[in-house]
Amino acid sequence: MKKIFLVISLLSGLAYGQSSVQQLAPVNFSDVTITDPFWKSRMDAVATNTLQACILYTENRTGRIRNFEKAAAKTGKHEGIYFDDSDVYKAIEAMAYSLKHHPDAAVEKKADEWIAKIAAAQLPDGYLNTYYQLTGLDKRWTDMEKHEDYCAGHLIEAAIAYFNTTGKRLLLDVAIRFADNIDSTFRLQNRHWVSGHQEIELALMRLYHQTGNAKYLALSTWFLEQRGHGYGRGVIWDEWKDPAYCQDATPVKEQQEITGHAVRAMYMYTGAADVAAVTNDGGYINAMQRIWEDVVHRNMYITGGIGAQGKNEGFGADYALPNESAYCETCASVGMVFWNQRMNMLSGESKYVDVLEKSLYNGALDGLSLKGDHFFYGNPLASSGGYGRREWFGTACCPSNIARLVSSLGNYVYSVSADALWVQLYIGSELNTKWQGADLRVKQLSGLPWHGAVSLQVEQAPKKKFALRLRLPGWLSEAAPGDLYQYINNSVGLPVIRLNGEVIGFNTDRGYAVIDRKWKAGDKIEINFPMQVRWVKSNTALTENKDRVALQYGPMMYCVEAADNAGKAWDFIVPVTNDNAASMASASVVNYEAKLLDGVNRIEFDVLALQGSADGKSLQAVPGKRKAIPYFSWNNRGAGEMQVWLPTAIRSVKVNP
Ligand code: FUB
Ligand code: ZN
Repeated sequence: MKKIFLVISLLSGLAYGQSSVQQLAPVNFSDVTITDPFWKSRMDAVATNTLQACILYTENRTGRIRNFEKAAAKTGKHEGIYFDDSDVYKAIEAMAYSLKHHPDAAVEKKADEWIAKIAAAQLPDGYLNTYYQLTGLDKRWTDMEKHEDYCAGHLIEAAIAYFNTTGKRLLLDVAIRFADNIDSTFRLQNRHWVSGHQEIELALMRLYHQTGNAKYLALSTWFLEQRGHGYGRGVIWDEWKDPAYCQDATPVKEQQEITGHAVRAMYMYTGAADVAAVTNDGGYINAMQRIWEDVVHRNMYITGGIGAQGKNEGFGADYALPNESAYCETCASVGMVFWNQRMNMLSGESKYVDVLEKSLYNGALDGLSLKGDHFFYGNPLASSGGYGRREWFGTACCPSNIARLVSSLGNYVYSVSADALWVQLYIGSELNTKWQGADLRVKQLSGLPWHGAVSLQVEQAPKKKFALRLRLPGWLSEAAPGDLYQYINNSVGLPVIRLNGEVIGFNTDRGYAVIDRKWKAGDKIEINFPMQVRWVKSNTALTENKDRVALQYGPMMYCVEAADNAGKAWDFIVPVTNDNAASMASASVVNYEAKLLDGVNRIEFDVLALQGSADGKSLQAVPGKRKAIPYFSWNNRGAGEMQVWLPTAIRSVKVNP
């Protein structure tokens, strides 16, 4: 099945005048069963509580499903925001991924009901958008900001996911009809159009791979090429909504730096990478490398969150990364996961997975409560006590986005190339796929993110020699990543790797340990990642973090929360030996606590606790201890103070203890 698809995909690429160039391909989540205790509990929370929250708010507490019923009946008032259809589609997509590993007849029945209503609402010409169908079809495609193509993109993604899980193709046919309608409305007539919120580009690439039909590759490329020529219309530009807001100020291939709305940017570069993976268009690849550097070296939080500003839901000036007011939308971190995976697929470089992992374990996962029923829209790195997750939002893009990411986690664990199996993330799982015309089965056990023992047991492998490429996580090394953040204490070096009990040497290439041999059933790799608390400091250009350090252990950032520290989290400094925090004078102990927050590490470290008068005039610093928990798990015990960047000097303590 997979082989046939690959041939079709290659042929259709050739028909479009290109050959497939992608270096490596992700193993689809449907071939990866997650067994990892940490991630399994996140996925279970999504399969139950998050999906139920999506259903409740999509169907009962808001008019999202009613809009489709009214559109089908051709009467009634549109309820909600003009892009609310997208939340229905994203919820169906999340349901589809979840159903693959977590069958649930009631959830599937609900999805079928919604899909029937969506199909009934589609116009005979293929157009489908409840906002315009209920407010005036004469105005369709007149305002780039109105998200018609964004909703179409999410429809396409949902349809593909639901078809692949259930084999039911009603929604896929709806999506194809709409995609064809868009193609004939725009590309075939060469009628200019700029999507106000990118998404359609990456969705069309998925449709291209799903169907093998080259017109969707052509349409995706067409959408990308419309940008930057002044064709955008319908938006009244103001200070925060100028063409750069939706990355329309410059043609994509000429873009030099990250601008504007963070989610729009991430989705667009994901789509551009998907196109480049097929067409090998150096223009897109070079532009994305430049922009990636700009994001990671000047505009990314240590949590992998991006988009510091609320006013444009996006990027501000370089290095302007405030902590308490950080916007860092959950969807933007989800987008970072998508884009960085594609960049890794194009290059085979592990630095992209380092960023993916950072955004996944921190910026994105923070968006979801432990139970899966409360959500963060923004993910700040400090709180003076009033901030908390909510049950839902008026603009409800984030809940279903984190749901679809977590339930399709298996997409990010392994990849394959012509001669190698790549282990990208250390997540307990069973890989069972067809590769090189043979069965490939590998069982991974992983202690991460809590401890560094990992094993990979080969259960079945192709006969011919191939390389196992094991990612050497960036958090083992001296840079963290790039020049925006640096580790203060030295790394303890590369892991020890054993093959069938014997320590082996290995070559490294682009951030991977490479073990090339004939593999056979029973072969076992054991890796011992040298975990240690890493103290992190910021580039001095990031002035918000002057005299501050952060705590990292493995892929996770840690924070100090009031709940572990007698109700306060802003009343201490971390002792350092000099002002630049060039070395740390704080000892730390890491303990796994099974009963805490569903089981997390807690790091206890030395501080100087601040005591004294409320006016701060007679402050004293006395030796003490504080405890830190993984950032993603904060705010599960009520609201309270929290901070990721911990002060090292009294002048940086923002409130009086
Ligand atoms: O506009 C659709 C989504 O809503 C965006 O991606 C989010 O930033 C939120 O504004
Ligand atoms: Zn969102």
